[in-house]
Amino acid sequence: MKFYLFLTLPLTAAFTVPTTKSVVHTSKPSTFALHAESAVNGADKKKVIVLGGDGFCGWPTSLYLSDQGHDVVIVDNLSRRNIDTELGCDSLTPIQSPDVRVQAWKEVSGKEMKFVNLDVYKEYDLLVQLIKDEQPDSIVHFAEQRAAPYSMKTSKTKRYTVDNNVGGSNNLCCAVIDSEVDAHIVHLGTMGVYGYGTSGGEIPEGYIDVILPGGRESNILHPAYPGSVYHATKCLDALLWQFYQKNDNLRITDLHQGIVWGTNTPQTIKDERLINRFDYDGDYGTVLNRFLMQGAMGVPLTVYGTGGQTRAFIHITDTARCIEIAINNPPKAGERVEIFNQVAETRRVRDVAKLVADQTGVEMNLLPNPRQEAAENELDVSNRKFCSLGLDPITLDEALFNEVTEVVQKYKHRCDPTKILPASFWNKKRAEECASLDPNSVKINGAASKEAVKA
Ligand code: NAD
Ligand code: USQ
Repeated sequence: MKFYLFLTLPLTAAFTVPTTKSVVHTSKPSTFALHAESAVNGADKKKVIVLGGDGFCGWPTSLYLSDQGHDVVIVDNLSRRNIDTELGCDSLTPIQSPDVRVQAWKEVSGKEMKFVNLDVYKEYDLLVQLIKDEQPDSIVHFAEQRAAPYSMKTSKTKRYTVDNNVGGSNNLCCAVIDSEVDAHIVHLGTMGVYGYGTSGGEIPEGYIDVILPGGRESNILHPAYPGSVYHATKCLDALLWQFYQKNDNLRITDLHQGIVWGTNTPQTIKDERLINRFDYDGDYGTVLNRFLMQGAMGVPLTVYGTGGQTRAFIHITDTARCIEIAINNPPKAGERVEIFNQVAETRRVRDVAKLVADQTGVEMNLLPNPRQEAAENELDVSNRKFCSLGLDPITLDEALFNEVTEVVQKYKHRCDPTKILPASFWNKKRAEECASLDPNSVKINGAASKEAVKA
């Protein structure tokens, strides 16, 4: 029998709660403003299990929730770190082991966090026992394989992504039922479930009004239109949430998040050992962070196709804030799955590239697209629910770009330039179109010409 690994530190101390200055649309934050914001106490304090709490979103969210005064238990099987090893890549930033991370947080904040090494998909009995032992108010579910390119790499990674993600979500619902703990599940979904504007007009938050044959009016889950195996797992998750809510009265919130950018938060900057991961490689690096990294290193920006793809974005600091808002606003038992669009704004990829190019002087390089996706799309997304609950979203901003650039400059010696070009292709045709891309042609600080990485 296997027991889950436990790492726990004593609880101490009063709260000092730094937080960000955030803005909507027009104003510009110059940097993180470390001013106090009311922390939770008494009845507002929640016990929260964060599944996937060692990851890019999960770690800063765990720190934020702990900083706000919630009692946080981190669960992770460290599969993301293992995939780095498999891909021969690493976070640009030197992330510490989970035990060093929680110890550092204890030293910095005086707050206890527990780390449990557990596989949500493979260790069902331990998951049930953990929920029984901890009696959480909320369980935040980040623990999935989240890279679309990795999910499209091989049959093995496609199957792993479906098994791990859908199996993990199903396990979580079963475990909440079996443990008889009325925990609110908060799941990280994706904007990609909607298909980036395919229903025309503004994308509503989860449910869409439709007129069925015969003129019958209805309000249904927005049609799913995934663009990768990874995105398909989030659509399948959404059906599981719908079923278990209806069948077992589970209280569930699904957060359809856009592309997260940035790396630091007011909590991770408190100590070098708390640093967040920064993915820059062709599989796990997301578009804006990749462009900021490439700009800082003098590498031509890897724009796929025409760069006409429009996507939604959110800063990592707002990811953490949205999770707390969701935790504080659970649906009531019997209410349908609550769905929020967790986005700050939408931008076209080539416009994002131009912002970075203008700031850094690095050129844009239009590469053949490794993905099967619309070359150009419009995207209009509602984020009214979070805004009405107090989110004042951080938008793309040059001052915050500078913060990422500083992180990149500091750790650029850790970058392997051969990992920058795309390394996963959606189908045979896309792979053939990208065949001339040479990973070894990319050199840091502009040593490789734009032509060298061109098809
Ligand atoms: P990440 O890969 O950095 O973190 C996920 C964490 O979950 C990793 O630490 C991994 O080890 C862990 N994990 C995976 N499978 C597990 C399992 N079976 N058991 C236990 N732990 C497991 O990814 P991220 O960027 O932090 O994303 C977190 C969540 O947010 C994902 O579900 C993702 O789909 C969603 N999301 C991310 C973004 C983004 O831009 N990063 C945008 C929208 C939605
Ligand atoms: N792109 C480029 N150049 C690059 C990388 C990407 O032009 O170097 C383009 C892609 O072709 C795509 C867009 O930028 O059109 C976004 O790509 P991405 O890798 O930043 O984002 P994506 O694959 O959609 O996935 C990321 C996260 C995922 C999350 C999703 C939110 O990895 O976990 O669910 O963003 S969303 O995109 O809103 O569905």
